[in-house]
Amino acid sequence: MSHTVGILGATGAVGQRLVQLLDPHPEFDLVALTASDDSAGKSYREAAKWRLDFAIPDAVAEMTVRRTDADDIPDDVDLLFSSLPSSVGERVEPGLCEAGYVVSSNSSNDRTADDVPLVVPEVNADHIDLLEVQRDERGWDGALVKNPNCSTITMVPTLAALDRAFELDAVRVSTLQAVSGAGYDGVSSMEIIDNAIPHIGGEEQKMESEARKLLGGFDGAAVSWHDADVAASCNRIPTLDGHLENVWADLGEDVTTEDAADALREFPSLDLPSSPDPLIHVFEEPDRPQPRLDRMRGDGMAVTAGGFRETSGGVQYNCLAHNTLRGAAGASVLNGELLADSGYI
Ligand code: 2RA
Repeated sequence: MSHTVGILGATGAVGQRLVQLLDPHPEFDLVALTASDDSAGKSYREAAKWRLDFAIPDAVAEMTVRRTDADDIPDDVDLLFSSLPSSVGERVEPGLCEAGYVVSSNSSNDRTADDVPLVVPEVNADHIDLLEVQRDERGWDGALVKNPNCSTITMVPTLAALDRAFELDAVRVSTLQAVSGAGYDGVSSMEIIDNAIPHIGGEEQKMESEARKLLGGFDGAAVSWHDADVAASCNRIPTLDGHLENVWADLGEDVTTEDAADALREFPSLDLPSSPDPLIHVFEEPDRPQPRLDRMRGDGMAVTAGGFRETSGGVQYNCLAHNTLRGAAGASVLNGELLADSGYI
């Protein structure tokens, strides 16, 4: 069955990736695009300042951009994908949900709210039923589901695999993040060539809290956050796409590199159109994964890992995912597929 969908914030870096993933899509029919008021009324071709290295799909290029406002979005849209800046998302998304729209959002507002499901389907698909609580408590006809930050998504499937096979006590992670995570300015300028920036505002806190919510249990009424101690240090480096992360996982027991790698390799994918099989690709070569070589594995939706080393009571390894595909637009689309599969749209 096909569902009509729209994109909120369609002209930005993640909005453009959403266009890429939704035209075409086997379950979704893209019918509406919104952006800021100064883009409204223009054709998408004119408004988008398209940055991807292929042409805008013809049908999308000629669509008229709408205002991000319930009055301007067709009533019969089944699902809205949101890539709004968080300051706009926190203002606009609840009103759209109240007006009856179901929103799958990449924006960082409300990710840790008690009644908002934060979901990576292969890791915690059951959390989607938090929407029942949300509807009871907020009285919305619509619904709001979130995907986490790109740097969180990159490591969380690997941590879930280790937690299921062993038991996750603590995580230390250091990131090497691509400039596309900073949006257009980062991609267009590459101003940090010959440099690295050891600060990405708010990123460490997002990784620490979102990972614990994603890895937590759900009893039908509330999510109990995982009690693992998670600490992150985030760095911007001059790669275009793909966040690489160095992870130290404390498992409370000595684990061989082979057993840890097998746990990741065997972590299951899902039968949803955008979930790759395998979900996690494990390299034998110690110098992989690398952003330029490995970010497009599984059409940009796989997580890759390698460089396993035994540590006292755990394991150290590196992992990588495409930050604007698996880490943002693809994550929202996958949540949309889960909403459809679960009967929420
Ligand atoms: C970054 N995580 O890479 C951000 C994008 N959401 O800066």
